[in-house]
Amino acid sequence: MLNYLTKDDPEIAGLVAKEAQRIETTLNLIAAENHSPPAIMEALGSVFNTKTIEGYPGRRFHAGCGNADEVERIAVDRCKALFGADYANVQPHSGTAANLAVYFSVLDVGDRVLAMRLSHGGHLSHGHKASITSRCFQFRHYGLTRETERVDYDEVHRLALAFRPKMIVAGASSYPRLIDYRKMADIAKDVSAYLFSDMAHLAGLVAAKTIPSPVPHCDFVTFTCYKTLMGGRGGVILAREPLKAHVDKSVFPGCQGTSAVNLIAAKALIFKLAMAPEFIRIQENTLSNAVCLADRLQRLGYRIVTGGTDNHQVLVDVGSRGMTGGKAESILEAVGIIANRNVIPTDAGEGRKVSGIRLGTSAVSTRGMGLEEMKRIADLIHGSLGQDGEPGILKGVSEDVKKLCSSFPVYP
Ligand code: DSN
Repeated sequence: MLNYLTKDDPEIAGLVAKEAQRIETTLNLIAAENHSPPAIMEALGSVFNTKTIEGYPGRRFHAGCGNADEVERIAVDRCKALFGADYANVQPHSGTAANLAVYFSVLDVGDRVLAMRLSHGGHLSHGHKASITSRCFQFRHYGLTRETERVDYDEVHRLALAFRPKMIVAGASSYPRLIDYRKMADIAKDVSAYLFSDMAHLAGLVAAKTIPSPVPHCDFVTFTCYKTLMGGRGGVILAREPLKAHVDKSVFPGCQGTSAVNLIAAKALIFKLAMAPEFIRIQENTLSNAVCLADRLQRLGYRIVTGGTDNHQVLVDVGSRGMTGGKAESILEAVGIIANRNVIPTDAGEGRKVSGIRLGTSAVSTRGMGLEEMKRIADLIHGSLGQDGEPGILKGVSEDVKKLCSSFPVYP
């Protein structure tokens, strides 16, 4: 393993080995991550790494693209079949790159877009002030109702009528519930807006048909391949057939130059693997594991944002126990439980307040853990957060985390 890297750069090879060790010995609850099959890493590290392929299959600007053309055609065909889409563009380098290409495919600079507020679950690339998207387009944001912490469809409709957006974004990066795409499509239709769903977090669950798909209801859908979908990095755009030429032009040459053939090869592979029963079983377990984790934490006295989950995410309000999300993240990391601090709806308008911790069950489900392990993980989380960093107890939790991990190797 890593023969060439070890010889040419032992320092980096050493860090790769340490990272592999970290992955094996810690519990990955980052909702935006997963563990990829080894074949994905072979595709990513393949000789396609340096091929330049500006343009599209059969219409390239460089010679020698025959094999790359075939890879891209296979990736597109498999992707369309997997998601039941009219059209797929597999070239975007990332989710944000895919989102930018969607905006620029049909919007002019200054056009209006309605999207979910970041603190209520939206993403930076949905018009947050720190994102270039907010400098290109006029964004307005909808949120969740105070009582149920679910999407406030009345507010979406009201804002759509008043603001007359040209596009509505129905997607989130930290919303543990499902979005009613049909309702969003009705609202978009009412104001003649394009409907765009960013399902970056949900793509694996949608591919396995364990949750409803936005594809039949939306003009555009984007996603990344490395979260619930379990593949390599990179983004994808799905769209209705009449929008094909707009999206193709917007991706290349509009928003990026050559795309990465090694990433496209990995995308082709994960679209194939996602049709297999094993993949579907993992996605089903991801969902039941998330429900179990949320339920156990709730029983242990934690407030779960929205009261539960319908996807792979559990958003815990640690602020209600007098702790910041940042402190919870560090305590958990110290015992080998890896998660991220996250804003929650009650943080909205409170400056830099971050009261949540976001947990995801994709990676632990991929390594084979089930309901018993979820209960144990909830108890371990409580064991660490409940003790507020008391060293003796944290040491015991840390040993339990290692024991649990060793029973479920990621790469046996
Ligand atoms: N969108 C970010 C997240 O959900 O954590 C990274 O992919």
